[in-house]
Amino acid sequence: MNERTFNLPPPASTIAGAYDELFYFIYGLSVFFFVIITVGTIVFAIKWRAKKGEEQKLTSGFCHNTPLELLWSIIPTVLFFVIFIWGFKLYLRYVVIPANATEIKVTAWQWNWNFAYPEGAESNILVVPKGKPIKLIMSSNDVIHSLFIPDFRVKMDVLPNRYSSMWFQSDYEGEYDLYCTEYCGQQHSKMVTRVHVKSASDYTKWIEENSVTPTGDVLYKRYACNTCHTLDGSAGNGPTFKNLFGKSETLTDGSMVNVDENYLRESILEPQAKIVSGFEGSVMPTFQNTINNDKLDALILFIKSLKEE
Ligand code: HEC
Ligand SMILES: [Cu+2]
Repeated sequence: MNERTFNLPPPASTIAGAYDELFYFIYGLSVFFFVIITVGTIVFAIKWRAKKGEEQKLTSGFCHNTPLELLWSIIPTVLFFVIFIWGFKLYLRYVVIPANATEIKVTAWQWNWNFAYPEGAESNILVVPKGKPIKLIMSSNDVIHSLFIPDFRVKMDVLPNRYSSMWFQSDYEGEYDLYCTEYCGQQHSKMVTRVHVKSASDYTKWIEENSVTPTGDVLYKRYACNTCHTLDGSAGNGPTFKNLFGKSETLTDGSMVNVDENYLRESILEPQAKIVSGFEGSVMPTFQNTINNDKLDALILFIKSLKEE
């Protein structure tokens, strides 16, 4: 598994090696025909070019050669069928999700990933046990994203208002890249995280450690509020959290609102209900389906703590 391949990362899931074989078959085939056709074209062009004084000499008109035409029809047809059947079998392996797979809920938004485990833990890195099939059930809180794990050779779009799913199994402990491959706005290139494949016992330990509700400052980073909201008073994509609590906020319609717990709660669950003046151009994703009451409380407490007396 650690040997280097020509231009793909070493395969790290149960399906990756099989995909690579098909990929390299098509790749080799393309190189083979590319060389034959290019070299043939160049050699023929030189060999049969019109020499001085022969410009008017035309090739005699021939229009049919049965053996040649059969050859260039049958060989590609056979090759197409080989590629199709091979590819289709692999595709079925990829789309038919094993019934015993562990289900992990994936939520994507601008610009972060959230992974929710059946045991109740949550994280923004994906942690999975090795040697077990994993099913990702994915949806987006805003625009279209796409989840890609190159070492596993798996990729699937993540859409708003519906679920998409895919599965993989990795038998190799280690850390791998996971990122968004669908351009999804200004900080799309920062939608990068890691997959940790752990042994069964390390996985159980990790789940236990991560099942407690984290404090607001941890959630602020985990839910990537920090990509839009600073803590130092400068405006980002959204207003800063510094000294937010207790102030009078001006909204786009000119009205004023007092920033209390209820306003913070509404701003997180229904960001479009009241738009802060000066931020008409940027949109905050809703966290309605992502943040439960305990976590909401922790975040509100955190924002309150950022008020200087
Ligand atoms: C993609 C950028 C983005 C992300 C991520 C984001 N927000 Fe926002 N947020 C905004 C924008 C833009 C506004 C201002 C427009 C509005 O009121 O909806 C805003 C407004 C707010 C407000 C009201 C601020 C004020 O000055 O009145 C609160 C509170 C808030 N967000 C909390 C959060 C929390 C908590 C998170 C993380 C769980 C978060 N936001 C994640 C962009 C974002
Ligand atoms: Cu994205």
